[in-house]
Amino acid sequence: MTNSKNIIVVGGDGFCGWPTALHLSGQGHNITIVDNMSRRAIDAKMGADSLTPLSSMEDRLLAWKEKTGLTIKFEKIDVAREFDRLRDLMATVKPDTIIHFGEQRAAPYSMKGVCEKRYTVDNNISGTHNLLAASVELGLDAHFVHLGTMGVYGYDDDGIEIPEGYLPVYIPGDNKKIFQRHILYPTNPGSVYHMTKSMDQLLFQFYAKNDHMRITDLHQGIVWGTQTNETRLDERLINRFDYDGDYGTVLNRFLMQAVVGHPLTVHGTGGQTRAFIHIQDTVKCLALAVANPPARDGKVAILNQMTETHTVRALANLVAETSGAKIANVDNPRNEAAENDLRVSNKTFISLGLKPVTLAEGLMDETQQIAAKYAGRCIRKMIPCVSTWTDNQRPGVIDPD
Ligand code: NAD
Ligand code: USQ
Repeated sequence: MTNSKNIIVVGGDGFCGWPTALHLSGQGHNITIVDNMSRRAIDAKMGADSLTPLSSMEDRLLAWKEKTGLTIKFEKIDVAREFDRLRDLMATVKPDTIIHFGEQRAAPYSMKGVCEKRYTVDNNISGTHNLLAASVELGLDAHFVHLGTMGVYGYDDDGIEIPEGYLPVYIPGDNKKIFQRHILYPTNPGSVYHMTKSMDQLLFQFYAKNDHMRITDLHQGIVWGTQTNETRLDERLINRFDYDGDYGTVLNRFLMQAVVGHPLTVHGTGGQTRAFIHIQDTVKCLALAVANPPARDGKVAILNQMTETHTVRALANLVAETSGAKIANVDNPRNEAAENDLRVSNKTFISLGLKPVTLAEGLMDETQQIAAKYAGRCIRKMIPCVSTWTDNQRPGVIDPD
């Protein structure tokens, strides 16, 4: 490959980071994974585990080397708390691109209690800022690619198509003059986790303006699926599959619930509309973002990284139809609109050539190759969502028996 880049993948042991690191390595880039392994530690503390059996980082990297002949480096560093080690690594690697997946990413976990709220804010804001500040201090010209979220915008039911980051506003001035400005699309986060992603946006706006950093912020929808072309090469490369009440995302949870005979846990009426993307497309979008850094124009490139929108109800019906699973409408443990519409522009990735995996084609594969194969590893008591947004909400627990 002619245009091989030095890339640091922060959070490269995680669900999105691991397959991305493999894909970019396969494309000929030099990859260094940075991860503090906090995600595995949180699972151990909660008594949860990935449905798929995860190999250690050492075994993962050995398997990749055996299968492809390619080397990926790994450094165990906490980017929020070990600034000096992080800066020294960045000085050595001299990255062309830094991809930042390394945050606490579960909304329910971030609402569990005061410890989890404080951890999520401290970890996510410090980690993001340390990476930006170290880049500037070292005079690196790295393209910074961050995984943000569609959820920063909240889910107001006003029918506006969410644009790619910026909103033209018209402000009446003196003498009937109208001023036009482009502002960041207003945020309306629905959890402490989503709030940290909204705060990240201001850090990016500042560093793009003040230090002329080239920053791409990918506002990603809910990721579903497990495997990518690279993680399928060897069982030791398998990606994680979260299904517990804090980290499991809705569609993967429903797929797993269907195969273990647990009713599908639809919160409330299931009228919440959300944006979705398959993990294979996440990986492709990252490769497209890395290959297309934005201009150094003082503005953050904000791209919506999603391919389909669905209501939770429609997803449950689809999974129930294909599997025969029952649906249980449980009390919603979250503070969110019972019903909402969602329209999102994703024109940049489509114009760059993304051809999405659709729910219709990927669903059965996922159910049979992953959920059914590893169903025996399911820890049933971890299925209910017990983190509530306020003290007076009852947890959405159901007794399937
Ligand atoms: P994940 O929890 O599986 O992976 C995150 C990784 O970052 C973990 O391996 C963890 O150990 C590491 N990490 C966390 N804090 C760190 C720190 N301080 N220092 C070093 N490493 C640290 O999460 P994921 O699903 O892969 O999500 C990755 C990113 O994508 C997150 O920022 C998330 O907000 C975003 N995102 C995820 C989804 C989704 O559905 N999974 C959807 C939209 C956006
Ligand atoms: N839900 C159910 N039943 C369940 C689990 C969830 O009905 O068993 C509902 C929730 O109430 C919510 C919707 O499904 O209305 C989505 O919940 P989720 O847990 O799948 O997704 P979310 O909390 O939004 O977070 C996930 C990732 C996060 C990412 C976000 C993208 O964990 O990292 O940022 O998706 S987005 O939703 O676009 O903001």
